[in-house]
Amino acid sequence: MKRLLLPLMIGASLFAITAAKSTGMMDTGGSAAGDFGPPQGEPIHAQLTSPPFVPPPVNRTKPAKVIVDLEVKEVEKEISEGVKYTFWTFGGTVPGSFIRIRQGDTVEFHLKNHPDSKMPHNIDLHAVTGPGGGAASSFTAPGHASQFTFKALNAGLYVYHCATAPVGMHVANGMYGLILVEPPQGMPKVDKEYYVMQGDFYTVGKYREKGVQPFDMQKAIDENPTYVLFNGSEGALLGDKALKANVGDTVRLYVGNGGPNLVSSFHVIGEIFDKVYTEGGSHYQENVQTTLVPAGGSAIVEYKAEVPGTGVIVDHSIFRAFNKGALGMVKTEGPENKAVYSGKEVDSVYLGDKSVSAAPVKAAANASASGSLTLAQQIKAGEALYNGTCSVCHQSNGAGLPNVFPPLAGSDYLNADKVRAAKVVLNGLSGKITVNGNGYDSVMPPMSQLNDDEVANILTFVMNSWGNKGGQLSADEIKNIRASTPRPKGAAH
Ligand code: HEC
Ligand SMILES: [Cu+2]
Repeated sequence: MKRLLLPLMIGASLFAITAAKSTGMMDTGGSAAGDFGPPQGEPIHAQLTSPPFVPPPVNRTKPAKVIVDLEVKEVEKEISEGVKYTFWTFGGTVPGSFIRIRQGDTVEFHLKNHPDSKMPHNIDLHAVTGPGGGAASSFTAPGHASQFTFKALNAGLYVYHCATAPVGMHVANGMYGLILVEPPQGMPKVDKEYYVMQGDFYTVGKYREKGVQPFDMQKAIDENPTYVLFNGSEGALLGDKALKANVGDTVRLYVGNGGPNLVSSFHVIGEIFDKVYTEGGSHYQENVQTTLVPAGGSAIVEYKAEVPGTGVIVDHSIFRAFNKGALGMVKTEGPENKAVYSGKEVDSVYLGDKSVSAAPVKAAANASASGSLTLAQQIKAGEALYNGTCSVCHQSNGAGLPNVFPPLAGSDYLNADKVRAAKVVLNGLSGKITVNGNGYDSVMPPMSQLNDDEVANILTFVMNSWGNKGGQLSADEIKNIRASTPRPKGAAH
């Protein structure tokens, strides 16, 4: 028996090695394979990075002792334009600092909790083999530090998170990040690497409601997030903070999902992932459109940037992208390749009001908060918001489309009654109406995703444009109109 089996087994393992080479696997798999000798050389201090950046490749052929210093900080930051939220963070950012080590490394982990913190915290690293992933050994009161050591047995991309009770609340406040354990031979070389991590957030106020917003425990229990975000704030990966690449680059995204509740359908509009290391493991799938990233899980996605333009990063559970903030961008620069794509930009089709310049909207929001909002500021902000919100139907010059969308330019219907116009925006409109002598019998959906400031600014812009008679609406007026309008059960907001 023995004699027969032995050559068979050698044959099988040889086959496994050859197969691994030919498919370019990240690792030969499992904690059984690797480089588990004692740490060699001087201890190394891990270089940590803030999102969307990733530390450089480990570039080592031997296991080492790696010292990781991570500090927990509770910080108030913008979660969205004009919306403040107190995040609990690993390293001051959401997601927390990216950690990069090599399989077989011995990691001496130092967790510090800033003296200004109000809460104790700890860390559970999914890359740890041991009880609680380090949680029990790392419980740290404000102003204290703790230390534990682990050996990284398995290669892969792992989530870490706080596991202090109430665990859900610590995670919902942003306490998660990624640790990459490179296989002994390292990751294949690519041109650009970025760190993108999704999370769901629960605030007492509704989406984009201004001011300081506290955490809403009941919404979290109901799994009904106010925000779904990449890298901890709406716009963290938009505009001049978009990820950047050049035509011809191979781009690798280390994607995580902190949850606490939602699973992500991770997709980049306009790209196909050439490779996806599903769930952050050792094997890759090829030619993937959308990959599922579990809460507390990860994926490594790679694609070659073939044409210039903007790739739009979304959770393809698509209301999250357009109504809860789960939008990011990768901007690729370089020469057109008309054989692959004709070259017409389509960003605005997808992005609508998200593609407009935020500057006037921000200026108006700040002025409104300090009580100094002027008519001119309202008009400027309203113009930015009109484009992409109303212009899809009423057109950017307000002329509408014959028989389908009534004009807002010189509209007798609008000019007759501004409160009625506000009700149209808040509640939608259907049935027969007459505008400038022409009949319309169509449907306008309620624009209920807009907040009071936005509705006031858009209508003020419209009333002062294209030959309309002028006028002004304030956020307070919109608030009262909203409150006084009955709306269908379940449509309240
Ligand atoms: C999806 C298309 C669509 C969008 C988007 C849209 N509308 Fe309308 N709107 C309509 C239609 C259709 C009507 C006419 C409804 C009817 O026939 O009863 C209308 C009617 C109106 C009216 C009353 C008629 C008039 O011409 O004065 C106003 C005011 C108005 N819309 C303002 C807005 C504003 C402001 C926005 C952006 C916040 C907006 N609409 C977004 C389709 C749209
Ligand atoms: Cu915590």
